[in-house]
Amino acid sequence: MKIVAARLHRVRLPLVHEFRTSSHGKSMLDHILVELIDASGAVGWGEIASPSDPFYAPETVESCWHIAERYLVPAILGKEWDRPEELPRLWAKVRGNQFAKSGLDTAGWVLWATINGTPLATALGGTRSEVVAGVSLGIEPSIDALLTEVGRHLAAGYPRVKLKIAPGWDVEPVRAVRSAHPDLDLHVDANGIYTADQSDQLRALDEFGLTMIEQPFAPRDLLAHAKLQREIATPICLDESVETLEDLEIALSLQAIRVLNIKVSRMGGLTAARAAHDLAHEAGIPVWCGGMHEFGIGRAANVALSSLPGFSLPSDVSASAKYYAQDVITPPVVATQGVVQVPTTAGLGHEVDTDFIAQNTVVSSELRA
Ligand code: OSB
Ligand code: MG
Repeated sequence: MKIVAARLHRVRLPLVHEFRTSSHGKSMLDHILVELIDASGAVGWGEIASPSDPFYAPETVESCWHIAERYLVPAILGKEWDRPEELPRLWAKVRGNQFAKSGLDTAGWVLWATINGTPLATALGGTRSEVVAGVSLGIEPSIDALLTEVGRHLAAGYPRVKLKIAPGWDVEPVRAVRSAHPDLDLHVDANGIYTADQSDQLRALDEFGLTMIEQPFAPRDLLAHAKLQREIATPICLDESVETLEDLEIALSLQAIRVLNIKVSRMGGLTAARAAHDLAHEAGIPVWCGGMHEFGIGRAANVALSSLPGFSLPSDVSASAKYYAQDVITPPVVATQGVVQVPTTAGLGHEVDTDFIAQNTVVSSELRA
């Protein structure tokens, strides 16, 4: 394979429901869609799902555009390759910038699967024909509003709910949801907002039978996670702390982790996400696939990844419709009673709606070998 041209499209879509985390709120998102074109004319699409602000990870939409256009695309244009795993080696000199790398890595996998007539999930080694989806619910203006949101998604058939928490929005919302739904598979995600001296609030969550507490402390503070895990029975899940395989090895050796959220974006692509899955699976750590409110291209990649055997917990791969009235792929990702079917057609398994993309593009750029 040889990539002879690449296009970047900055695409803006409105969210159907404002999403608020411990750091900020959003009502529309700009993601960068990546189109890699092989010498044969075949096309592979990927998505750079970076938030616009550097609050989840250090990257922004602008930094991703810069890194992709100036370093990553030039590193792969005109180079011969056989397997998608070779692409990250071509840009290995570029440190960090996982979201930017992820969009290109995914496009490489989709291109390879398309040319080889293989579903993306099969290309990755997936074994599941369907994936159980959960929902991630943002911080709501009131407990009543949160209970309404939870009820709406349970009625839609989602079997697991994750709640965003922050100091001042933790024990009470969790108590309210738990008393309304005693048997619900429920977990919380703090996006790293707590400091070690606020551990009392986190220990107070131990009585609610949560499936996990996700990323209570700052990403680099693995010692605080290890200490809290010694003090509570609820498993600690890491998200932001694990950007590389080495991060995962350190977290495992410190016993700072009992569950891993694998995000394609955060790991720098499907190649690294799959390697993280393999390592966690060997270590006996259950994994699930996290999301970044992906448009359909990134969402379809998440579904394919979630078909690997270690993804034994419900993933944040809810239907396109949870976030977008219309998606960039047809058909959109759909969940029936909380279950998403893994596509069995070649490549991404969905058509890319280039007209809809063009209508919603803010800026695009083409680079040639
Ligand atoms: O921590 O999982 C997170 C969205 C933006 C930033 C961080 C996170 C999230 C989500 C979204 O929870 C989950 C999804 O895409 O469905
Ligand atoms: Mg998270």
